[in-house]
Amino acid sequence: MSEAVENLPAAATGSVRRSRDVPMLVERARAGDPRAVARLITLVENGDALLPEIAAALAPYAGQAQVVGLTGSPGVGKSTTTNELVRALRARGHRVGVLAVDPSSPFTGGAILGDRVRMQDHATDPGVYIRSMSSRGHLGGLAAATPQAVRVLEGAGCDVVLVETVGVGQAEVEVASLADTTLVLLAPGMGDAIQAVKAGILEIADVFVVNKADRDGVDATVRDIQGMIALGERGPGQWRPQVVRSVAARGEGIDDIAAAIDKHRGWLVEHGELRRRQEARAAAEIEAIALGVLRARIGSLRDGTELSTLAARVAEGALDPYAAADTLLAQLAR
Ligand SMILES: Nc1nc2c(ncn2[C@@H]2O[C@H](COP(=O)(O)OP(=O)(O)OP(=O)(O)O)[C@@H](O)[C@H]2O)c(=O)[nH]1
Ligand SMILES: [Mg+2]
Repeated sequence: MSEAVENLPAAATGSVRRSRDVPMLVERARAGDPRAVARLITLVENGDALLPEIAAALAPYAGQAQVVGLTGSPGVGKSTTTNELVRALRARGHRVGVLAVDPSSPFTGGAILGDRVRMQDHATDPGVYIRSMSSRGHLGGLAAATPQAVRVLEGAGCDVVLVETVGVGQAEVEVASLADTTLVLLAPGMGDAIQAVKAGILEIADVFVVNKADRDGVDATVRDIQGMIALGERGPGQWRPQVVRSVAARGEGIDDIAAAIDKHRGWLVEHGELRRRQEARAAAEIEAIALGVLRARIGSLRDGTELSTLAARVAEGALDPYAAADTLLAQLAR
């Protein structure tokens, strides 16, 4: 470490270990320092003990960014589309944050590398933050960590935050539903439409993007989705999901995607739905944090032996699990 670096306060070197470093780090993130933003997201990702203070420092900036989720099967073109959307948003002068959320990093580590390659067009643009995230140490997993990372990017002055998740399971659906607007990407001939219904993705889609529209079968896929949308029960004034075609690899259809996002944004604001979604998101966050605390406290009851003692009694038939849970909760309340 050089002398010049040694003389800097801890927050400036990125080694934030103390509460008093947090306000400075947040201030630097506000000023647009990418290292400070990266450091904050790492602290979030690791479920650092400083999280409550970081969250407190970021609280005033809540709800300032438009959060757009992109989800869909592996390889459908999420990162390519994200990259093109970043370009379109930058052309409008927006500051943009990108979170590529990786639910199972040990298995899809290659995808993150791929994301870097596909998004490197913006690597040197100071108006863009791109970050891949895994759940590593966070108590509540990605469902808890992702909204905190969004808060960091909001605090850093991003006008739009794009969140890319692989849509394969319930956890990813949860992450996707944290967005103001959710794009579900499909590609022709992948049996994706049926998959989407199975995974519950249909319910969270505000915009369907049929990417790889340069391939055969695109018309059939669009027809399938429109058929599914038509079947959905929808009251008057409710949002009807849009269907857009794109060839992200050639930058085609990106303006249509941006227009669909804008249209949905307008609808959200007009119907008071934006605030409702923000509140639903906050409720999920609070619940995830509280449950994490509860789980930790249960784990440390009588140095972690209480749960195993009760479990042994339930296993041998001496106690029923409801009574055991009551005992556990009663001890927590003490
Ligand atoms: N033919 C065609 N290929 C495309 C199109 N869009 C993306 N691709 C290609 O599809 C491959 C996967 O694209 P990605 O953007 O990495 O897909 P992804 O959904 O982010 O993938 P994961 O993050 O691994 O789930 C790449 O080789 C892209 O070049 C398109 O419109 N048409
Ligand atoms: Mg990707």
